[in-house]
Amino acid sequence: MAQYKDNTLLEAQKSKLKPPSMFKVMLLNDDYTPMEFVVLVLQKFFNMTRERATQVMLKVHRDGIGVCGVYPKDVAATKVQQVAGFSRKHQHPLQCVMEET
Ligand code: TYC
Repeated sequence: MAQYKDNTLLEAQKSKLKPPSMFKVMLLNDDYTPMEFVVLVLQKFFNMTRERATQVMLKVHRDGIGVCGVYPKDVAATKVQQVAGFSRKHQHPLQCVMEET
């Protein structure tokens, strides 16, 4: 609390803004989507290099699930929708989900 010469008192206000909750966007493995298509998705929607995309694709292939990125809620939801739309268009069953961190 600051006290000024004129006796004014100013109390510092606690910020009521909390940082936005963040969401992991994850790909799920399946038996049908071609590896090359998954690499393409990771490059196109998650801005990965081909090398990084290949690593993440292989992790999902091996472990069943893998994180593509962490984003604010609206951005994460858009990524999930983009992957769903692109996969449907190419008739692949690739699944993309989001989960709060
Ligand atoms: N398991 C798939 C295959 O062997 C490849 C794959 C990887 C599919 C990652 C989905 O999220 C995925 N063709």
